[in-house]
Order: sequence, then structure tokens, then C-alpha cells
Amino acid sequence: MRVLFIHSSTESLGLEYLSSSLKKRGHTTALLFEPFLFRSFRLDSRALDSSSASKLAAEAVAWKPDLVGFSVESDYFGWACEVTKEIKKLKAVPVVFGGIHPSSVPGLTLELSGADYVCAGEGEAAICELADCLDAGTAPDGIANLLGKGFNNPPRNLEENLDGLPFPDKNLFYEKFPRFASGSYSIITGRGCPNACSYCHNSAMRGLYQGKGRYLRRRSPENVINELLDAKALYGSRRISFVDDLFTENLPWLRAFLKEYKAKINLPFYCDVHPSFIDAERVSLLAEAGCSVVNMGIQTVDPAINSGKLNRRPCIEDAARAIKLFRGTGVFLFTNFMFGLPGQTTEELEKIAAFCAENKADFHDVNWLRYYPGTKIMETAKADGILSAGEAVEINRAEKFLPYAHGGHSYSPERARLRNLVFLFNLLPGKAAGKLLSWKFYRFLPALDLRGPAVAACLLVKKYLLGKKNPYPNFSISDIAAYYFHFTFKALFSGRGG
Ligand code: B12
Ligand code: SF4
Repeated sequence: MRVLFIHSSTESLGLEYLSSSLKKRGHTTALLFEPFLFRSFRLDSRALDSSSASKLAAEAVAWKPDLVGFSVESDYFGWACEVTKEIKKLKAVPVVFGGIHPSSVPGLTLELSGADYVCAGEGEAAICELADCLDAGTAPDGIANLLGKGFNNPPRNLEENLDGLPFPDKNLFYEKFPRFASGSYSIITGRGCPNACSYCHNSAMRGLYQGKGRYLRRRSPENVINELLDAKALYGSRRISFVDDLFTENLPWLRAFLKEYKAKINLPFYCDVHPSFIDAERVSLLAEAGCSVVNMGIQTVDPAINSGKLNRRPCIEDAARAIKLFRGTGVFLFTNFMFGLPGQTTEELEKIAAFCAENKADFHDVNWLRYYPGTKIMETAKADGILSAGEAVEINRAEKFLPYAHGGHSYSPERARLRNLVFLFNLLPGKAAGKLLSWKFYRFLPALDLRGPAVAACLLVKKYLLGKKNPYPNFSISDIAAYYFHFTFKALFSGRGG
């Protein structure tokens, strides 16, 4: 059977995993890619956006698919519904939605999307069984993880043996934009997280998978190394991005894996870490294996918000210690804070700024709280009267495009000025930063978003003055420029970018 995936803006490992499983089962897959140059988490300018759901739908139908699949993040749900509607106007081809948004609110997704099926949770086995049933003309109403008209099946057990999955089908996306391959190779070495922070997808997914097996799983070091050897041989990737939720959680695994990585792969890499899972040994393991950049979530410096509203491990002291450990290692350290948390006052935001002035990292980053459907923080916010019942319903329906990069649910001009002050601190010595804070200098800063130029300035300064090479999480500045160049060029000559 011919399965067509439709996706926008970025590579999707989820779809790559589905594609390789489907191909292994004898099905044919393809991707229709919408680059969204002006309607994404990178740039949001509707005046410049020339994307068209009906053109995309026509292209989809022209490929003659037997099944169409979307992997949906909440911010792109509205778009996926629009394209589905257009496809259905042209042809009665079955459509299935999966990914984090449908997994967080499956029933609502089925009700609103126009899709025939919704997959809640891991999709490799479910989509293969769906394709097999549609091929054979049998009803797919007994497939675990699947919802459809008149049936709503609970998820099957979590995939225990991740080594048994075929490697992700990278060509699905690489054919659309070769730089996805030669820039940074995205790979995931496990699934799940030991934590369940209230604002994170893990707080929703742990609920979905209650009693369905071990939530946190890891591939064997050999299995990951074999995928990376392929990446080096087939695609000439220059960097590696480990997109695991918490890369350094398991110390024995890290020791074994990084030793092999250094010996056989030896490429600069990126990973996400948590302050409670950083110590001197982990930092030296990362640095010695060639880690060039890490991203560490801190979120708040208020212990009550941290452990109470956010359900995070107590980790503020760990964060200050971790920042010191990374200093002088050559690893570029991004930290992450969230503005607009429930209970967060201007005083707390000033304390975050003071923390950033005292504990210098390479880039202290600040994002906006965005309430994601099905997450635990929505319940807290409702109980605190921050979200009304109506607003909570609106968030779960995901009709608005509100990525946290562009203000999420918590933008305010005062917070934006303080955020810009934190960005400015990244370029100043600690003492000067402390002085500016004591004068409440942020009152004089503009409220417009200065994150882009601030990150670019810090990357360039640290790269060329301090020799921190490859400080890029996923895309480098030139990868992003190449993306815009490639898809603008394609749009000029073929009428559509993807
Ligand atoms: C890697 C990643 C990225 C990368 C993606 C590029 C890449 N190279 O893969 C980058 C950094 C670019 C990125 C960007 C963004 N991301 Co992101 N990202 C992730 C992350 C960490 C891992 C995703 C992943 O690869 N998982 C591994 C795969 C195997 O799992 P999976 O995707 O869930 O897929 C499985 C199932 O869901 C299911 N499935 C998935 N799709 C489909 C489709 C069908 C048809 C079926 C049947 C099944 C199915 O089967 C798959 C295999 O089992 C997740 C967190 C997480 N751990 O999931 C956040 C996450 C998905 N991102 C998130 C967000 C918000 C964003 C941004 C909007 C951020 C922003 N700046 O505002 C952008 C938007 C991206 C876009 N499309 O435009 C949120 C989404 C929350 C939500 N409810 O929408 C998450 C959950 C993190 C969080 N904050 O909680 N992201
Ligand atoms: S540590 Fe990170 S990935 Fe894990 S639950 Fe918390 S926010 Fe989510």
C-alpha cells in the first residue's frame, strides 16, 4: 500500500521510524514537505506566508496514496486539519493523525480533525497493522493504540526492545533537503524520561501509558553506534544531535556509550541535560567524547514553584554547580528558563536575572510558558484561577498557533524587557550585569524579541574569541540560511517549496 506522510518545517524522527517499519512490511512511503518559511517557530509573519493547503492537498492526491499520515504538534494541528479537509474534498482517501498532540488529546483530535483514525502513543506497530488491514479490506477497529469512528482502543504495552526497531528512514526527509543530513544528524538513543515535569509532554504521556510497561527505555550502545556508523558512511553528517529528553540520566550507559562513540564516531555533538544528572564525571565524559554543546533546563530559581507548580526535582543548587563544572571545558552551555509560570512575580523574574548575572553560562535562554494540551500544569493553572475552564478547552482544541518561541501563553511587555536584559547579560561581565539589574535597567529596554540577534552574537563571540567550535543545538546559522535559500529557490521555480 502507498502511504504518504505530510509534515512541515522540520525533520520528524517519529515519521522516519514509521516509514522504516512500513517499508520493512512491504509498503511504499513518501513525504510531502511544507517548509513554512514564514509560518513556523522560526519566523511567524502571515503577511509573507504564501503556503496553500489546497495546493498541498492536490499534490498529495496526485501521488495516489492509499493512506495519508500526519505527525502533529499542537501548534500545527490547525494546519493539519485544514490540509485534511482539502484532501477530503478531492478524494476519500483515509487519513491518520499521530504524534504528541493526538496522543495528548486523542478523542478531541478525532472529533475535530476530519481524520479517519487517530494513533495515541507509539505508532510503529499500529500504523503497520492499519496499513495491512486497509490493504486486506478488513476493519481496523481492533488495533491497539487506534481510535476511529465507533472504536477507541487502549494503547498496547510500550516497546520494550528498542534495538529491535529498524533504523529511522532518514531519506524520507533528506531527499527534501539534503542539509538535514550533512548538517546535524538527529538521533534518539531511548524513549521516556525519569521525570514528569508538569509543563512537559512526559506529564501527559505517563498518564496515557500507566501500567503499560517501563516508561524509560534505552537502546544498547552498540545499536546506537551502528546507526551512527551508517550516518557517517551514507550522509557525511558533520555533527550529531541527540534528541533524548535527558541524555545523561544513566551513568553506566553513558560511560559505555561515550567510550565507543569517541573511538568510532568522533563527531561534535549536542544533547539535553538536567542539573540533577550533571556531576564532574558526566561533564568530563561529555567533554572528552567531543560534546560541543548542551542545553540544560533550569526554568525557575524559586524552590516553591520548582517543586510545587512544576513538579521538578529540587535542582537550583545543582544548576549553579553544573554551570561551574562546564566552565572551561570547551562545551557551549545553553541554559533554559521559563517566563510566565503560575505564581511567578516580577521579583522572581529579577531573581532569575540575578542568578544569570552571577552564574555565567554561554547563553542563558528564556522561553515563554506555553500550556500544552493534556499536561499537568493545566490542572494547576485551572485550580489557581489562571486558566478558566473555557481557556483550557480552547488550549486542548489547539486552534491557535502559539509556539513558546513567539510568546506562548505568557508574553507581556514587562517580561519581554526583563528577558532582553537576561540576553544582554550573556554579553556582559557578571559585575556589570549585576549593576544594570540593581538600576532596573530593563525598564529602558525595548519589548521586541531580541533573542535571535542575541543568540547569534553569543555564538559568534564564543566561537571566534573563545574557540568553542560547533556550538549549535540542531541547526547552525548557515543551516538555517541554507534552508531559506533552498526552499525559496524551489518555490520560485516550481511554485511550491516542499
Ligand atoms: C527532537 C524534537 C524537536 C526537533 C525536531 C527535529 C528533529 N530532528 O527531529 C526540533 C528542535 C526542530 C523541534 C522543534 C519544535 N518542537 Co520539538 N521536540 C523534539 C523532541 C525532543 C523529540 C521528538 C522525537 O523525535 N521523538 C522520538 C520519536 C520516535 O517519537 P515521536 O515523535 O513521539 O513519534 C512516535 C509517536 O508519537 C507516534 N507518531 C508520531 N507521529 C505519528 C504519525 C502517525 C500517522 C502515527 C500513526 C503515529 C505517529 O509514532 C512514533 C514512533 O513510535 C520532543 C519531545 C519528545 N521526547 O517527544 C519535542 C516536542 C515534540 N517538541 C515540541 C515543540 C513545542 C516544538 C516546537 C513547536 C518548539 C518551539 N520552538 O516552539 C518546534 C516545532 C517543530 C515543527 N514541526 O515546526 C513539544 C510539542 C508539544 C506539543 N503538544 O505540541 C515536544 C513534545 C517537547 C515539549 N515541549 O514537551 N523539536
Ligand atoms: S526533565 Fe525535561 S524532558 Fe524530562 S520531564 Fe522534565 S522537562 Fe520533560
